[in-house]
Amino acid sequence: MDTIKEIQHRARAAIEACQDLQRLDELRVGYLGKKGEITAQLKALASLDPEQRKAFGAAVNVARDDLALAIADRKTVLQAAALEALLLSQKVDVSLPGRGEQRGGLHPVTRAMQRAVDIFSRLGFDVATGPEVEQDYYNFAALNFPEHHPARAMHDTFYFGDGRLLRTHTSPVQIRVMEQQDPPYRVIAPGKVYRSDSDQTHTPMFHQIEGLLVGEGVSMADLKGLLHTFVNAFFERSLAMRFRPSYFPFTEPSAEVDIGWEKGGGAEPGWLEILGCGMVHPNVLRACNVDPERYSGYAFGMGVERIAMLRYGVTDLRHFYENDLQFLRQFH
Ligand code: 2NL
Repeated sequence: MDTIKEIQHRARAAIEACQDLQRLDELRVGYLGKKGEITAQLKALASLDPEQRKAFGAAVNVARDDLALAIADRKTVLQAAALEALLLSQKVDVSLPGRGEQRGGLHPVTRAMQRAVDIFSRLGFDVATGPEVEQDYYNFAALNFPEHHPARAMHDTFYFGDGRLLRTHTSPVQIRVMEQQDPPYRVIAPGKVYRSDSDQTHTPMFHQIEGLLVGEGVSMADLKGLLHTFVNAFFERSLAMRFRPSYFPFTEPSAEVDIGWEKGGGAEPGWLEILGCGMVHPNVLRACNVDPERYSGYAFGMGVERIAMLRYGVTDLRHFYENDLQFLRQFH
């Protein structure tokens, strides 16, 4: 009995003084494990005579339960302390200065688009948008493209084969406006357009801004004045501008617009084409139930990548679509 008391006393002191969980488990094994001291005392019961066995057995069981409880209590205390230490070591000091961050910026094509939209808005144009997946009617037929005209092939259209296609220009947006509203109209249609064409100067998707103004007594002189105002505002200088005769199925007459442009800081003066335009073809007005005897209008279309290259001095169209951060960061 004294041996039991002595083991229990020694074990309790060791458990209560124990400072870490691994050592605590070693103590548990040492006293209560298969080869532990308490377990050895239980095994020794067999060699005692029956009278002694009862009292001794009860004492061993009391000691065993007491130590198991002490170990569990100590374990709870040590686990709580370990967690506390871990939380302390991982504490975030929210008052420390930040690591700094790199801010993103708008893509140069987006910037050029927003810049153009902003200028036309201030000139009184409404912004219209429409679907990129279009019907043949809105992309071609309503725009005076004859059924089997080579102009359709020239547009390198992506067809879905069920009458739907990816729009090759944003003109269908303006057709929808004319179809749904009564004149006068003064709208621009910015957006993505698609052509099955890919080389150094063409990407299968690019951006376009088209404009349309229809009313009574609208003339080509109005068109020229508007476009000159626009290019001077867009490029922030007073530019020379000229109209060259051209052809589009949806305008008559049609013109291509050049601006006077000095390459490389004034060395080589010359003309650069920047957009196409014309007076809306009577057949297009008629298709939208607008009376060409009463109304006339002008329309124009320009490639956003092209005007972005000129404004920001980008020499290769492909830079816009490579997502090279060294290139893009220059436009922040
Ligand atoms: C170009 C030329 C142009 C138009 C687009 C248009 C739209 C309607 C009616 C008539 Cl609804 N015309 N748009 C007119 C002339 C030229 O774009 O070279 N674009 C990049």
